[in-house]
Amino acid sequence: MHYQKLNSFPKNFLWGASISAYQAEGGTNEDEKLASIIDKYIHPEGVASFEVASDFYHNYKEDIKLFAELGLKAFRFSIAWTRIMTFDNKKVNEKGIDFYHNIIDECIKYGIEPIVTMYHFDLPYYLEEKGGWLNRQTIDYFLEYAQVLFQEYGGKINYWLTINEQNTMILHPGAIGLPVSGNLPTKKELFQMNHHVLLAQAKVFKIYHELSATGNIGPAINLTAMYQATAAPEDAIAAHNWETLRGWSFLDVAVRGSYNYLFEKYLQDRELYPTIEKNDFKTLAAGKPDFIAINYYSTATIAASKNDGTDESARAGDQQIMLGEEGVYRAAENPYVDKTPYGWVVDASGLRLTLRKLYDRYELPILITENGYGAPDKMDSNGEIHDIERIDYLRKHIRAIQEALTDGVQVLGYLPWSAIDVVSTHQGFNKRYGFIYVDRTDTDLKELARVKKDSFYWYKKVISQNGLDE
Ligand code: BGP
Repeated sequence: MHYQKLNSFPKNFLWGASISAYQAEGGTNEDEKLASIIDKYIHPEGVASFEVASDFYHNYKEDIKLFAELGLKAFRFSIAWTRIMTFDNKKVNEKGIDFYHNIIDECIKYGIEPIVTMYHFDLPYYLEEKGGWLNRQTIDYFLEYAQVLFQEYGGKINYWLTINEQNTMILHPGAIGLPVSGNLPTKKELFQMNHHVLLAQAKVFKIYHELSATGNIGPAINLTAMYQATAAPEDAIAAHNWETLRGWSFLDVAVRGSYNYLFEKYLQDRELYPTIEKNDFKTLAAGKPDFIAINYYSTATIAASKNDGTDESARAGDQQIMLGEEGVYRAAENPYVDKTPYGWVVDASGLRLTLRKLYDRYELPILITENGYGAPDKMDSNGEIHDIERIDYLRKHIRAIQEALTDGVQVLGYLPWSAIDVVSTHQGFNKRYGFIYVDRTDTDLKELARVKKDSFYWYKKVISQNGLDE
């Protein structure tokens, strides 16, 4: 639909940016932080590890000052579970507690809304050794951790995100890292873990609301709309399979409290159905989110499955590059979209479509907690970083959000990935997303100096005028 005039962004629109603890902080052994699974994963030679990352642990004050200069109205970061819980008699690590108070207070000082992700991929290794999310007890540990967070920070936080990209963790576990054994969990195990994570999340929604807190809480899923490769009806069925299994199956449980019928059938038919205890459905139905957060990068294009052993094509997939699944769907190319240097589809209209579909389905406000352009940015001889492709990407996506707002979708804010360069999930420090450059390479830490990219100045202007130029 073309409009004569687009709506303006709401006055209180949360223009922001995001990071996660393990990708930005570094200081992995400091102040009695415990190891997370990420710290224990195999680390390929020559790719940046997470030990120093962007050194946000030591630089957070200067960095938040830069975010204030950028004009951010909101800053999304995650709390490292391993800095907070000690799993011994002490129960909590005061230094870790203080660290996040400091970050939150620093944000508030500059009028920046702190938005907290409670868990962004970095499960404590202590729990992993006990079976991780395969062990039902992990639900109680997450609950205990959540209670500590709500008690400590509840009065200062208006937006909580429970779990970052549960669907990436379950569908693309290899994107987050490989255990030393080299073995990822089986599919059956993954869907059992999925069930436990969903229970943990529902319980956390419930306890948060019982505290009669004034803030909001929601899940944060990696969501993307999809296209069918052709007008062939079989492609349409395959595309619907994909859309359901990759996105709705997670959100239907989080929002409606029940398993999607098609997802259930898929799990049963493939003998992947998890063990579900008597009261689990009650528990799932009892916890409700106030809003939905999505991380949106790309769209996927889907063709009918051939079911001849070739659906799982040889292409290397990660959280954004789709893979086929035997008997369910095949990956197809979309000739109408560009790609980033890392092969992720660039599709701003896909964001508008994703927002519409999401709003149609659940009618809850939406917060965009990630979106961005990963590229091997380079500093030139004048010490400048001309990230024009990123500006182009962000401009188009911001326009798409404005269109969705005009359509009538309720969008609360936009927090692109990433506020500052951070270590990529599996592609080191070469793949950058930040408005602020961190001067280091995969192998040379240098001074870790902060340099504003062209996108910094551009985004600052967008925020200051509450939207794009006409
Ligand atoms: C999302 C994750 C982020 C982030 C982003 C970019 O899936 O939530 O943690 O890293 O993707 O991905 P990558 O770092 O793989 O380029």
